[in-house]
Amino acid sequence: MQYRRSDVTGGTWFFTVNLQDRQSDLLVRHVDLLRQIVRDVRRAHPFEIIAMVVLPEHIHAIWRLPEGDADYPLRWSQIKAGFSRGLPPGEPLTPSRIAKRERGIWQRRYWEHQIRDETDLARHVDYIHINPVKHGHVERAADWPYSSIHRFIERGWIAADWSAAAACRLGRAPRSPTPKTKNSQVALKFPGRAPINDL
Ligand code: NI
Repeated sequence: MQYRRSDVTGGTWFFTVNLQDRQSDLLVRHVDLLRQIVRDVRRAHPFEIIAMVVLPEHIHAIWRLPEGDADYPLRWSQIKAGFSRGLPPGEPLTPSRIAKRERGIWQRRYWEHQIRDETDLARHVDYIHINPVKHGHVERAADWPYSSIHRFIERGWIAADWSAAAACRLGRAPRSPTPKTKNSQVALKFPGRAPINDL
């Protein structure tokens, strides 16, 4: 899959966001809530979702922010808070988690990485789509329901049986060297490819 440059800028970022409880399945059990919150936050503070996967207790996503806007912390904080608040009463939480609410559900810190070029983008998109296989949830990437891989397949960007080669290559999160230039905003565009924006 080819990614080409364009003059349209806006930072493109890869994120890993985890729940505190790594045994939890809250994110897939309440995936409709999560989708709704992401939609609400996108409406208030626009960004494009290039690829995304929701695992039981963590999320990987690639976002492209509007030009001149790098405030992804605001967006993640609203998503995390909105999801936490929207959980139905009776959701089993430990007393200390109830007391702390948001902070008790999500890990406060998350991993972010600025995508530096098209190759880096392609590797991170692959990493997102192979992730349910990597974590042992399914054998084929396309068998995991909460993944942008389905939009990619529908649009003919990747094959329905995609996975084996990528699975071999991508045992770990790609860690790219930090770009040397200060002005490292990468202009990424998907000619004829709208962002998926939803799962
Ligand atoms: Ni993962």
